[in-house]
Amino acid sequence: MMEDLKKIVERFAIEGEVKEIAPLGNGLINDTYKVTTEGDTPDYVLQRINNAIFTDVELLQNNIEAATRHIRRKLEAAGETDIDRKVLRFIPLKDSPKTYIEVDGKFWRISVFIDGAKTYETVNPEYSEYAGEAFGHFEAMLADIPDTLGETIPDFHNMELRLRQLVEAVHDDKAGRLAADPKDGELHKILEELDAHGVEMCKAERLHREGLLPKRICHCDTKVNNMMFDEDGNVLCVIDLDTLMPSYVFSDFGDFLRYAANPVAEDSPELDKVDFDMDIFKAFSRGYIRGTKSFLTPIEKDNLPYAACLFPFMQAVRFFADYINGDTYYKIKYPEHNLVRTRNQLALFRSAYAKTPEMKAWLDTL
Ligand code: GN1
Ligand code: MG
Repeated sequence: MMEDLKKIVERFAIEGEVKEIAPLGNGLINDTYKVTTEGDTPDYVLQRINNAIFTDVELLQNNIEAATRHIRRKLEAAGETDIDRKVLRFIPLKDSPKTYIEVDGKFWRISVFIDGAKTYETVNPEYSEYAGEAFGHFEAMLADIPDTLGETIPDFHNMELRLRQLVEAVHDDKAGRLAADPKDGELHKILEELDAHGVEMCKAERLHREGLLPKRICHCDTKVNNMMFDEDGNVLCVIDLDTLMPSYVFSDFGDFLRYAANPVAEDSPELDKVDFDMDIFKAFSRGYIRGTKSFLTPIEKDNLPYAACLFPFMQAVRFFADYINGDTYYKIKYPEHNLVRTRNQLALFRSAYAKTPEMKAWLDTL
């Protein structure tokens, strides 16, 4: 195993001699290893890209290269030091400028390991504010990228598509779960509730068609553990760039809060503990508004409370459609898992929705 990995590593133009290759982190999508080299040459991260989920590896890696190149130039122009800790650097092959390689149908890439950095799994308001500013600043740096980036998962955060997928799931009722639910049963009630908000939640797509809402390069997986901090708590850089693609800024804003502002995990059955945490919202939005001041339009800013509602709603729709379909997309640990997740995300949606006026009032002060 180690020998096979070493052979792959040696196809890339890394510095130094490989000393050790060991598994790194706990990612669910890609397989990740740390490559330690002898002496003072940098260490590296070796990753297998999951091409079952990301089917166009060429497009994906082109996106990442274009974005990291653009950010690197900006950091250099600003006279920053220690740049290899502030933006990911992917290593080309020895015999080609490409930054990935296919071996036996598997795709691999290598980036420089960021030394002395930490990630966190949960956030307090203080770290939410740093994260908000850092994700905002990340989008700001990419706002004038000259390259055209593609969607690594087409229509990933398109609410209209997600609702169409739910309608289809209901129509097919593949697992017979709806047929088994009485007309006034829980599943039908959930459908009614989702339906009642569907049109409203598709606002982003309408604004986009009317030319009022741009797509920008967004991260689209803004979990707090995708951000690296140094020993003193300063943000170093944003990682996990596979879902980097054109989307609405709502993606990064809304998805961060979906994770961070819920006091319990997205699959917790303790619905009475689900509550949209306004302290996290306030801190995160303060940082985000600061980080995006160079480009954020009034329409984008005014709709940030909508974004905070949209993401739990979208996730409820996705989990529920998967439940109706018989659990074909998300990994489940027990038969009702996707239903439990749906209930949780709907509860979070309701809580955020009720707090929309409070969110608006806070944003007006920023
Ligand atoms: C998936 O793979 P992971 O856990 O980072 C999903 C996200 C959902 C999330 C819900 C490619 O993310 O969109 O928000 O589950 N990613 C994909 O937990 O579908
Ligand atoms: Mg991730």
